[in-house]
This record gives sequence, structure tokens and C-alpha cells, in this order.
Amino acid sequence: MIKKFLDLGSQPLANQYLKKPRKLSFKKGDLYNLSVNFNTKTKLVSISRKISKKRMFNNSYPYRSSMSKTMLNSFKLLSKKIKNEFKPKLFLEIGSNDGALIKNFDNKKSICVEPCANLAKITKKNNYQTYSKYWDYSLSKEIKKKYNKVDVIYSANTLTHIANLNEVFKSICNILSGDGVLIIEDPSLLECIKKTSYDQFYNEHIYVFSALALKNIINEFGLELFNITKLKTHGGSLRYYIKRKSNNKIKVSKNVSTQIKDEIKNGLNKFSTFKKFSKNTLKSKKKLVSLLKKIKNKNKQIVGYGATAKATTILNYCSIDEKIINFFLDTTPNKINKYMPGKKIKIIKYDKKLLNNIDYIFLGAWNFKEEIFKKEKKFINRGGKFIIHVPTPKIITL
Ligand code: JHZ
Repeated sequence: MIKKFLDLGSQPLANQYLKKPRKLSFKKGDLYNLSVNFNTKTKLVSISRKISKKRMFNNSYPYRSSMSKTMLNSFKLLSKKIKNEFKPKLFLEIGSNDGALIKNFDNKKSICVEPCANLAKITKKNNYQTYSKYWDYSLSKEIKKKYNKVDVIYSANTLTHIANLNEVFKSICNILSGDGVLIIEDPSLLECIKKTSYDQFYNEHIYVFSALALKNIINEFGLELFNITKLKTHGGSLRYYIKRKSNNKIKVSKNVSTQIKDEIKNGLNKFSTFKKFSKNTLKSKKKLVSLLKKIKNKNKQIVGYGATAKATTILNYCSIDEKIINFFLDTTPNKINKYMPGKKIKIIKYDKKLLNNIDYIFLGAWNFKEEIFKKEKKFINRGGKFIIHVPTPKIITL
């Protein structure tokens, strides 16, 4: 049974940064209702309204994985591990974005799948075989025809963005070799619940996986988890290592049962946990709004740092506008001089100087806070403060 536990109201598409701010009257179809459900049978958490893939992932997709050192370092370390441990003869990445990970692999032994043509162009230019197509069964057949089987398939923050999970795994099984390995990583539902990071929910995050739910889904395809590692990236992610059940050469690590036990201990198998999360979300919203208003009443200046997809959920759910946050700073070329979705808050090209008269930074990219704190020593040293909303809205003084 599918049960709704959270309503984040009317939302614009995250990552749809517009050149002109929309008037308050949105055109029909520009907004959708963002509510989140729990499947009592599979334990899968998903948003209820699914937006078409063509509207979300097209030739003007702005997000670039290479914009953060944290992600580049994480990908570098992982690629070393993959090469050492699994020694792939052929490596496939689903959702290769701008090549942040695949650039660590030999272009003659790797394949990129990236439906956003503007991003696929980058890996093509660097001579990586790139399929600028959505991941589906017909693409898996096309790749199989040319390359036969693939040894290692990797996908970060992508499979949760595809509505039809059955097709996702059927297509993976179609080309994964008998002793091949599938590695995926995505934000952890447990971390999301613990931190009340309701901003992990937006149109692109159709699912937020728990190990518990993923185990149930892949079971249907003769696949099983053989290891899980915890990552700090994106507010706490899990990296899942998956193999065919028939492959007895690889042992199943204890990490798998430890993670699943921890998720059950924290109630990820029970609807009541999500109802509580929903209450915590409302409390978090009230606290954040009151904190921001208190600061504004003292005539202080607040800017956003990191025009994230997550921030779209926060701004629209909490009705935070340009009277509260002056502008957002971001380094991503395709976001600059545009507006935060649904708001009149402009995104300005990152320049340290713009922080000179600013008292507070609202961390849109709170998941990169360590990287940002390192970069903004000057702001910190002159008494600048950060506002973060996870695990509870507060001011950070460093
Ligand atoms: P970041 C996107 O979500 C969308 P977002 C997507 N659905 C997903 O799952 C994750 O990515 C992986 C900027 N920045 O990574 C760059 C600076 O300006 O939290 C980015 O615009 N300066 C695919 O958007 C944003 O912040 C900096 O120093 O929530 C970070 O976006 C740093 C570190 C980042 O993902």
C-alpha cells in the first residue's frame, strides 16, 4: 500500500533557472504538488507526482558535477578503488554528467550515458564514447550489440531520477557480465530522516533509497547487495555494491546487514517514522523562517550560497523571498544571472568581493559546508556567520 506522509506544497521544477523571474501567477503546468509517499510493502519512498524526463533532463540541464572539489576528490578515490579491485575491461557510467568521474578512466575502455546533450558534448569532446540518450532497455540493447557485456556499471545520483525502476534494473541485467558489478550511490534515506533534510525531495529525486528498499527491488532481478559504504557527500550518501546472486566469487560483507539493521532500528520499515519526519519538517520550516526574520529585523544582509536544487524546495516550501535573501552566489555557468526557481532571487556569479557587506550566508549547498568554510576564511574572520537548516535551523559561528 502506498501512503502519503509529507506535503511540501506547490513547487516549481528544481534546476529550472529562468532568465526572468516568474510573476506570482504561474502558467498552468509550471508548478506541481510535491508530496512524498511510503510504500508499506517495498519500503520505498517516492514523490507522488512524476514529471516527464524530457522536461527535467534536456539540452539545457544546468547541474555540473565538477563544481565541487569534494565531489571531484570522492570520484578520484572511487575510480582508483574500482580499477584496483574490479579491474574492468569495460566500464559504463549511467548519468556521466560533465565527466567528473569518468575522466579518471581510460576513454578506450569506458562508455558514458548522459541524456542531457549539453553535458554529453563535454565527454564526447574528450573522446569518450557517449550515448546522449535516456537509460532504458532499448539503449541497453544498442550497447550490447556493439560491446556485448560490461564488467562494471556505475551510477551516482541518477537511478533515483528514473521513474521506471523495473526498466532500469532489467536494462542493467541485460548488459552486466555474469561476474560483473553494479555500483550506485545516492543520498541515504536514513541520513535524510535523521537530519530532517526535507530538501532532498524535489522533482528529480523521484526516489530516496534506503538499503532496505533497494534490497527488495533488486531481489526481483536476481541481484543482491554485497557491500555498502557510507559517504559524507550530498549530506550523507550510501554507496551500494551489487552483484548477481549467482556469482559466488564475491563474498557478501557484514556491512550490508549492519546497514539494514540500523535502518530498521531507526524505523525505516514503519510508516509512523515518516509521519514523525513530516512533523519535524513543519517544525524545521517554522524555526528557519523565524530565524531569518529575526536577522532581517536587525537590518542584516543575508545571501544564499550554492543555488542548489535542494534550495528550491526550501525557498518555495518556506515562502522565502528576495526581501529575506538578497541573492544567491554560485559558480555554475548555466545558473548565473538567472533566478531561483519560483522566486525573484537572482543568482550571481561567485565573487568573494560580493561578500564584503554581507552579515549572513544561508547555505543552499549545506552538503559542502566544510569546503565552503575553508574557502570563506576571510568572511569568517571578519565575523560573518552561516545559517544552516540541518539537522535543525541555526546560526553557525566559526
Ligand atoms: P549540489 C543536484 O542537486 C541535482 P543540488 C541532482 N538531482 C542531484 O541529485 C545532485 O545534484 C547530485 C554550487 N557551489 O551538488 C555548485 C558553489 O557555487 O548540492 C552547485 O550549483 N560554490 C542531479 O543542486 C551547488 O552549489 C562552491 O564552493 O542540490 C551545489 O549543488 C560549492 C562547493 C558549490 O546539488
